[in-house]
Amino acid sequence: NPATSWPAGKPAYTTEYTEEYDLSDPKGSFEKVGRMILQEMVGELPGLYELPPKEASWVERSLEYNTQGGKMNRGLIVVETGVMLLKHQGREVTNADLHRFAVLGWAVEYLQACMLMADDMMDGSVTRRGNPCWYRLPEVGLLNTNDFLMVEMYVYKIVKRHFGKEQIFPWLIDLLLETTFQTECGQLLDSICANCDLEELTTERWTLIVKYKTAFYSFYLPVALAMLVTGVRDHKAFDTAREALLLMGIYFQAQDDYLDAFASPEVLGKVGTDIQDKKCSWLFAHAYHEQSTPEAKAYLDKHYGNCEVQPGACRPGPLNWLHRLRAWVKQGVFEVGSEEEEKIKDVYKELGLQELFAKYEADVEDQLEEYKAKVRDADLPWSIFERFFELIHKRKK
Ligand code: DMA
Ligand code: MG
Ligand code: MG
Ligand code: MG
Repeated sequence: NPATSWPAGKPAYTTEYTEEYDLSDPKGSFEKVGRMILQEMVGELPGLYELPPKEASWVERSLEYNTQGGKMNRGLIVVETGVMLLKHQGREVTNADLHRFAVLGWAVEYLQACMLMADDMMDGSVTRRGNPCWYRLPEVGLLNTNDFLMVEMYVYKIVKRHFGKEQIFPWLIDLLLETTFQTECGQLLDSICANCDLEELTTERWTLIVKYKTAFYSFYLPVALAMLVTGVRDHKAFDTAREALLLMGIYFQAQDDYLDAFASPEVLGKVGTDIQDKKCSWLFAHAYHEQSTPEAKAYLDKHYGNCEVQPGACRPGPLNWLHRLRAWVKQGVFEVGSEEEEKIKDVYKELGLQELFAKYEADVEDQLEEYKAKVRDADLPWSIFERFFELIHKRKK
């Protein structure tokens, strides 16, 4: 490209992979590719972008902090799906194939990272993956905005470096751009809830929000990338996969909403903010519109999204977690918890939402079974969907 091939050395491509990708250690191998990518990306900064050491280190630290240390489910599923598709097609799985799947997996992980960095700032969250949110670090603050934009661009730099010379490149980029936009639409729907009446926070709105903010990028994207790169071109295959994966993605966000209230922060690695933030969560939508009593409704009307914040108040949990929380509170890093918030969780319990959730979960299992035949009909291996569901089913974090 004459417009971007400047300065000399640009663009840099990686097309050969000398390291062996060991499928018997899926996480370790995937992480190794992650390190390689991080080094490639940071390595270009002085030469191709004239970034001085201090700024290059800043980017490196931001990438370390925000892209590493997650569950990596989304990234790993690209590799697993790619392998299943090649086998299904009767093709051999080469070392280069595995690396290419992993690179696309990391593109998803980077997209996830940038979304989370923005999300935590919008949600006023405190912790992520067991650490303070990046934007909460005193030296970061609003610089987070540029940092997450850079992580977003790294999605495309990673894909360009490894697929830039291939025919499929524009399709990969198009899919990533489209998915990013869908996610941003979802985040808009999610954030605007703060300006809505509780009447508007219905289960229908919930479904729309989570389909866009979570299901496309977390479920459809990893599988669709693996399908594109293994040569699947059939519209029906993508449509069928999308339907089944959106169902799973919506369930995944229902779990996220459930855990926001009912999981302990030390397991979850993050402190829930949905009640405080007046989110249209699965719990709220069902509590207010489906299962409500006049008393519950009155309490939610008064306190939902309107809890008294008590600086320094903490949720119970193991001591080491408590000490860390207290230390951060002392440093003025954040404040969490309130009696009203805990009371709202009691209201959820009294309304039987835990049982309702178990019922919803069983419904999703049944609905998914119904896709089995359709998926086979679209010439896709059912194992992809089975495996993905197994990863998230009844998750505790
Ligand atoms: C997550 O919604 C959606 C995106 C696009 C990151 P959320 O705010 O419920 O996520 P979390 O609970 O992880 O902050
Ligand atoms: Mg959030
Ligand atoms: Mg959010
Ligand atoms: Mg959440």
